[in-house]
Amino acid sequence: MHILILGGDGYLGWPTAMHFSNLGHDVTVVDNYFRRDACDELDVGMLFAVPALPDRAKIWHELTGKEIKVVIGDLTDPEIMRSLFDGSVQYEWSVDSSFSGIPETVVHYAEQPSAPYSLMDYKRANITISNNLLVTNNLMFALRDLAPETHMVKLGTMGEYGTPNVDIEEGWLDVEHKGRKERFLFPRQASSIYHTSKIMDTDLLWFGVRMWNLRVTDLMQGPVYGIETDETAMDPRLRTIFNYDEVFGTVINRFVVQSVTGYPLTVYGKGGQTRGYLNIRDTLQCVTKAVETTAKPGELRIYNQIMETFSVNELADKIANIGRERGHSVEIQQLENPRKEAEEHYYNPTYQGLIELGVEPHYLTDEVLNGMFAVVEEHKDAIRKDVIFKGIKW
Ligand code: USQ
Repeated sequence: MHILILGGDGYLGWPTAMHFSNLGHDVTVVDNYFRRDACDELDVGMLFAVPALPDRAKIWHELTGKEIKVVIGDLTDPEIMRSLFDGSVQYEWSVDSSFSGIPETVVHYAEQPSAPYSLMDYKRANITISNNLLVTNNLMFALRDLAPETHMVKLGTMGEYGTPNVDIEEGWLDVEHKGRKERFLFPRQASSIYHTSKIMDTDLLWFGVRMWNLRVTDLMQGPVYGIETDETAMDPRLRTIFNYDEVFGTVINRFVVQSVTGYPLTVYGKGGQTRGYLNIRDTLQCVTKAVETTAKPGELRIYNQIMETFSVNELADKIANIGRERGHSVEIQQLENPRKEAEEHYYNPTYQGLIELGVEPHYLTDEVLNGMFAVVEEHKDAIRKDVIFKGIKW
């Protein structure tokens, strides 16, 4: 299969690209370095430096003999998006510069992924909305006009649902109203501009599916944790971007780094906020299963992509225990919550669909946490305490 990965330089995009390449697929990655540039601009620090995308692809080729074609371009430009489907694409790096053909699958990660970033100020709120919606809309039109058979796998977020006081279904809700029945998208109520942009993406895709018979799988993913996948572990130069700062770091990754550097764990508010979490290895499994099983023309498949739920307090306790066992002195502090979110709430999402497709979950075990600690400890001296908490307020 030819698989196109939009956002192929990111925390999830690069490991996904190597994973599909390793499975024997033709892979093309596209990125405009938005994430790296934002990290530079905001001076967020990173646990380790990673090579530029063409260099990573070269290293991958040297080690495995496999080719990942690289395109550097901004997909908010519709012509760049369309070039990926009409053969006029310009590769920044490739072994064979001929067009790989219309991709059978597009995995769409090319979005501004951070809730705090989207609420830093009105300019970054605009960047989030315009980037995320324009890329999705450009992709939708490119598929309609140039590749109607291509399956889109889109990364959404569990945060689209918010934290309602009822069970969360997988994407859809059957409603009976005044004696009549209809199936609707499950009600969504996000608590950041970033998460709201994902709701708007889903609405765009649902339109494209209904109007033009597009084939779309929308994966409602929870916060991801982890540093390594089978492919990133092959060579240190293949590691993925790892952030632990307030803007781009997710909570489990942050708490591990904080434990190693002796920074009291930053529990926001009461710490009862509960979310569904998954290991980066399971992101790869879920996306692979979604790609292999495909959506039918005119189908919007929605899966809740999480493996287990935890409150922030449960995470802090778990991580502090492992940290202490490893000889770190770990404190937990409850900070005034910079976010506006429910701190004590009901949370009961369904997440069976991907398991039924054959995903075998990795859970947040002591062994997994010890593995993360071991990698972070190697880079202890590079950790910058000043980026851990700046208090970006909602
Ligand atoms: N939290 C803390 N302390 C911290 C960091 C976070 O208590 O130092 C809390 C947050 O207040 C929140 C929870 O932990 O209640 C999760 O926060 P997070 O920063 O790990 O995740 P979030 O901002 O929700 O966003 C992340 C990814 C985003 C993805 C989303 C999935 O950045 O791309 O879509 O997780 S979900 O949360 O299910 O919407």
